[in-house]
Amino acid sequence: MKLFVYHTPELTPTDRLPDCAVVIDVLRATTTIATALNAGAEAVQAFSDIDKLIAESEKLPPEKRIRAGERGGAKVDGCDLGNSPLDCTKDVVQGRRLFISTTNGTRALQRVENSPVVITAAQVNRQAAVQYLQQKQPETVWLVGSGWQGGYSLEDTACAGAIAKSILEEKGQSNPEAIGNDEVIAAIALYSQWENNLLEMFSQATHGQRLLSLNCEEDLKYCAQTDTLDILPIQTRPGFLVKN
Ligand code: 3SL
Repeated sequence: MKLFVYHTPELTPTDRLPDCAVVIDVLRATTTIATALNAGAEAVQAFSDIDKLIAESEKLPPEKRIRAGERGGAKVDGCDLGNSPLDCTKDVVQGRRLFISTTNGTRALQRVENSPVVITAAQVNRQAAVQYLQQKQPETVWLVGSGWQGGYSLEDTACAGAIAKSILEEKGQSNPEAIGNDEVIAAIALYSQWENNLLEMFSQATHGQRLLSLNCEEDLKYCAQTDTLDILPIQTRPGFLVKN
């Protein structure tokens, strides 16, 4: 297995695809996706465009769907939810399909949606992603951060580092063949510096600051937890994710 880290969708190559793409948006899209599936959502369908989300979701009866839309951290008018994982409780999502559109996370998903395998990871389900990669041993793996509007986000790269660190530890640190680009080493260094204090790191990060200004402190606390959800979202067709 060879690992590559790309900090943002914009930095992700366009001329090839990996055997497995791991999409990461710790604050908050991939945390929300994992939480919704863990709470019993039937599936998660991701859209970069809100109008398409509304049109597609109309095909299901109201009791079978729930719409989550976020722009700039805030809930989009016409949607039932914003992008807080804390809203994805059993009573809200169980048995329903979550239709979701977010500023960056759903764009990152779209960027690699034609890869043979696409999974999503966040800090809360990091170990489930690691286990999947260890079991399946895909030849090339891209860990793709969502960032914020083209810029890199600390928390996504740290999560990529958390996944890469576990994979490389299992393979023995001195395995340079497993490291596809320098970003892997940088991501592991970043994670190693903050692994015992992720909440502090999230609070300093620009998107963490943005969410704090929107009174989302509890979201930051939730998203900063490690390995609390034993669930792996996997794509079955472009933009369509189910529990593996
Ligand atoms: O950018 C995204 O996709 C979102 O996860 C951003 S937010 O955390 O919902 O503000």
